[in-house]
Amino acid sequence: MITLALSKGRIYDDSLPLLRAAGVEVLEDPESSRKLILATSRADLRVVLVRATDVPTYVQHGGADIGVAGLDVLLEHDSTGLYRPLDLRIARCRMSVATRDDFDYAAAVRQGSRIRVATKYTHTARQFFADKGVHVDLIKLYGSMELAPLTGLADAIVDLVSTGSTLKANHLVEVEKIMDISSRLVVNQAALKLKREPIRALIEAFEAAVAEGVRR
Ligand code: PRT
Ligand code: MG
Repeated sequence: MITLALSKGRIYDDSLPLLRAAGVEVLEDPESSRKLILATSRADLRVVLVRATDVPTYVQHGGADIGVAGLDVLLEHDSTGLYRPLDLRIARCRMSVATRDDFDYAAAVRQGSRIRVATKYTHTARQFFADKGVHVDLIKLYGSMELAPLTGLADAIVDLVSTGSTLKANHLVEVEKIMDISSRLVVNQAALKLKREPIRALIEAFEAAVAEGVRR
């Protein structure tokens, strides 16, 4: 049996067409059933639904053999025991710095001021600002980063942006892109040895689907 870890929402939705192209149908709809383990059209393959940030943990510790996780999540997570063979090019967005529209980020950077930055992505943010030589005080948050500059908790946030409408609705502006983000296939290194053939075949099928440009 091969266990594939996915998170509900955009990663699940964007993974379905890739699975379909690889000849796999998921037999239950996670929105209508409350099941966390979903059977597929292949008797030897099942899907487990976990929180997006828990996907690397499941795969790392063998709770799943393979999984799909955002680069944002992977960069914050220890990669021991994880093999990352493929960019699936799904759930795409960018990680950016945003501030209130009345905050002069360029001037703060130029003057070498300490900038208070709220984010869920402390590891990536620390690295990014260190590379730029910008002094920051990082404030770890677990959600609703957009609120931080509006309440005076922080001068800036590091968050994911796709359409930009969340920032706009909160009078925030994107002042610098850190990196492009997409979801990656992650594989448990031990499983890759023990179940080499079926996992190899699955990776290759995904690879072919990505190369063909299969999207939702
Ligand atoms: O929601 P939950 O707390 O359960 O977990 P999660 O937020 O980690 O999961 P989910 O499903 O929301 O995101 C899973 C993955 O999708 C992330 O790890 C990213 O790799 C990817 N992804 C792609 C995004 C976005 N686009 C995205 N726009 N994840 C989050 N967002 C959020 C962003 O944080 C911001 O709040 O959407 C908002 C901005 O969107 P726009 O369109 O208004 O710019
Ligand atoms: Mg979310």
